[in-house]
Amino acid sequence: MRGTTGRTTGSGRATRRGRPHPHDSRYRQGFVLGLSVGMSLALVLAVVAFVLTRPQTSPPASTTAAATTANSDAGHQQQAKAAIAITARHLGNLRVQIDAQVTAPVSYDPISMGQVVAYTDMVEMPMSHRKGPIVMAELGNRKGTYQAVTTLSMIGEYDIMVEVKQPMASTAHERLAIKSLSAGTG
Ligand SMILES: [Cu+2]
Repeated sequence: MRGTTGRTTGSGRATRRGRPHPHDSRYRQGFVLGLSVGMSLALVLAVVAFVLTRPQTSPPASTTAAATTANSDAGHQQQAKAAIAITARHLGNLRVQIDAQVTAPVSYDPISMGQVVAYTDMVEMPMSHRKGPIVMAELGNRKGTYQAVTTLSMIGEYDIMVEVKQPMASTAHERLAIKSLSAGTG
């Protein structure tokens, strides 16, 4: 609406000269002209931005297509993630023993000599007393089972995350609610 007004007043500038407040109208003309120029500029920018961002939205479709086709051969390696079974036990006085049984995908053979760490974080107070990485050591008598003992900050519900770094990356979570300082609660 304003854009069209700006164009018509711009062409009829000579007739407007005789008006009582030429300065006012000229200011208005300039304002309207500036507004229309700004609006067209914004439109051009929006079109340019749309054209520029468009290639970013289309590649995922082709990538997914490529991934699906490659899934039969190379995809197996990508999906190879260690299976992690976490057991968390409150030993008392906020000391928690974390056990993680790490097994290979498909075969479920225990993964020995792995690099495994644990993180603990209170569910209701995220990041306020997050702990980790806590190195988990493999048990000599139970191959593929890694263990760590840590002391939590306070009574509450915790998220325990176990991360296998080597030989294949994988993560798993387990919840443990500690209701009192005595052992076994949770
Ligand atoms: Cu807390």
